[in-house]
Amino acid sequence: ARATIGLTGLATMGRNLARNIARNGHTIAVHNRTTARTTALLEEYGDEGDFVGCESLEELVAAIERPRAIVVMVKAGEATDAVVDELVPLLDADDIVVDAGNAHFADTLRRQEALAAHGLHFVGMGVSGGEEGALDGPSIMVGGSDHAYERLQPVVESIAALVDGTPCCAHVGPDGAGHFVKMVHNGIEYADMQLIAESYDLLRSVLGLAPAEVADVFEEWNGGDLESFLIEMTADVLRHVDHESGRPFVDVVVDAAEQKGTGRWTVQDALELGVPITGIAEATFARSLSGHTEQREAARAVFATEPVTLDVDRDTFVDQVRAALYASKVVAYAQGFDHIAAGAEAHDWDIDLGEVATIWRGGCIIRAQFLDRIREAYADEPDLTTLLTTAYFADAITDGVDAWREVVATAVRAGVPTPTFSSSLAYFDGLRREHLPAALIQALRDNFGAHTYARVDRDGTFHTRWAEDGRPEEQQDD
Ligand code: NBP
Repeated sequence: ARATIGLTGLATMGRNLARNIARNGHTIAVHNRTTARTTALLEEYGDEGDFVGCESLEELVAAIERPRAIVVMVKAGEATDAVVDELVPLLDADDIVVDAGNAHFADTLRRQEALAAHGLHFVGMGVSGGEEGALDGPSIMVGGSDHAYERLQPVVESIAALVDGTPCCAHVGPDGAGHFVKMVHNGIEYADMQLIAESYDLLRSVLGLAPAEVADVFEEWNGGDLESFLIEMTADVLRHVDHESGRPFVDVVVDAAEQKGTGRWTVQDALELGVPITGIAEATFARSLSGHTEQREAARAVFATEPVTLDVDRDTFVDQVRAALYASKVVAYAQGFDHIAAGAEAHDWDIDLGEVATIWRGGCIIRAQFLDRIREAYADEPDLTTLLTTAYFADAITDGVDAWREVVATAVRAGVPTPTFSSSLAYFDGLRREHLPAALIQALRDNFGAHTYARVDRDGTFHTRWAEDGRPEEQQDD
């Protein structure tokens, strides 16, 4: 056996990850169910490093140094189960199976338990950055045992993106922790993209800017606090002209957004945990709404949309939208980090949130200068209650809140939907409000269902005898 590591599944992601590993000086044994992909990899890129081509999983297993580490990069779901089931009988105690696909963390927990029963280690490794990241340096979120991470560390840290000399790779926790963090990362990506899309829509619809002009605005924003991969890419995409029609590219793309499901997983899990990730949820629903083309057509036929002309100053409004985008983004990230903290508590994972921010600074889709601020916030105060109140973000929100309100109000008047801007502002107002109408909700619940309530003036749990004398009655604990 002469390979340091093995990898099975040589479609786009697996092939690029294998090349990245080989380019970084590690001998890698490679395999794919359909051998043609293995042959193609060796023919096209065999000279990039030390590859050992394998035609079967038996050959792959035999080619790797023990304890073996085998990366599985196949379609998430049944394909992963099929490959893992095939691998298990071929392995020896302490060997490590790494699922680098986009698995749901619950599947990772299940697979980890199943493999542990065989004395094997199962690692759920979140890999972000798409095909380009896989090849040139992704952000890597590893969930697994210490034994497994020690074995994988030299390889995974060498292939990850580097920011200020720090690899964007971390052992975030055991079993499902890596895929959990990757899931929330993708949820935040949904919110980030929706916020960008709402900003674009406002600049176009309210100011009447052409896509290329909106591109200029994004390019300018990319020079400041908002600097990020997605803002930079937005400028490029908005400037792109379709080669066939000569029209702005964004105008030839059908306005129905698709999703592969990680945003939905994030929202489902947040509902279970009771974490208000309103930014991610609204972003996910906005994609769903865009896809309901029949309902949209029916609504358009009845509620014709007339363009509303508003008298707004261009430079002022551009700057207000920038402030609204930044403040809403702070909210979406604060909520995402709250979600990771809640997941860590629920699953007994010791996740270092500052480290998560650190490894998202490079390689992944949401990479941004902003994440350095989040890293610093957690470095100052590891047990932070909410990111919103840390000095840097609190200042940004305080400075931007008037603009944020103005943008949401303008959007409402103009009939431009901004679900993520609006809900993020509502979340902020909800958090900072001294009295919430939840008191009324508790009163109603007690009235119709005897669900009890707590009082502001006395400790204990109470139920009011609504149908009798209307007096409160203290409830005894069962
Ligand atoms: P795909 O998700 O398209 O999967 C294709 C690979 O799965 C091929 O190697 C195929 O083998 C193999 N496979 C299938 Br399908 N069923 C199999 C089975 N029953 N047994 C063995 N192999 C099987 O590949 P991808 O787009 O490279 O993505 C790989 C993973 O990475 C996925 O989990 C994906 O969600 C994740 N991911 C993708 C991206 C991205 O940007 N695309 C980003 C981050 C993560 P064959 O060649 O024999 O058909």
